[in-house]
Amino acid sequence: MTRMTRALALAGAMMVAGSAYAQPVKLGALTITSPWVRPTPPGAPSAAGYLNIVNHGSVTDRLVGATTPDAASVQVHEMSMTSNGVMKMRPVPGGLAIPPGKTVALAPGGYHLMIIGPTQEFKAGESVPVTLIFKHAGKVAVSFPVANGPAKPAGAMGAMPGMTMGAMPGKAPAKP
Ligand SMILES: [Cu+2]
Repeated sequence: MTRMTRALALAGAMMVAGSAYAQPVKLGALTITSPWVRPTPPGAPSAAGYLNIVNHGSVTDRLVGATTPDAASVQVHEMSMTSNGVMKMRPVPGGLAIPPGKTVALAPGGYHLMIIGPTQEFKAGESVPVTLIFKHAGKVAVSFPVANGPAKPAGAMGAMPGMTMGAMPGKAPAKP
């Protein structure tokens, strides 16, 4: 899995971090935190990806799509309850709005990235390279760790604007 190796090498060169600890990714007025993808069984037709998106700007942006070399396609989905009480999911029309000053969570039971046609099993401890596409902010590459839940947040520091790599803690704080 050459791509993952390269992503890990790049991550290693940029920071000393635990593998389960995802750094916030900044793109213009947006900050992306806690990306993760659920592990898949062999031959799974799809996988789900989750993340949080913070908009520090003054205008609404939109997550309009995503791509990954590890799957056929990626869609931004929402869950909704039908009139007969069945949960269904469907692409978010026009993309997912990220209002100014707000954090939008893609999380189990709600919005998610639908990763369709994975080219391989997604195994815990690996990561999936995803390029997120925003209407205004443009594109950004984010490495999604494969795990059964989001990595531990970096605490308040993780959301600080203008924070540099050098200021990052080497490891997520230990849980008391
Ligand atoms: Cu879906």
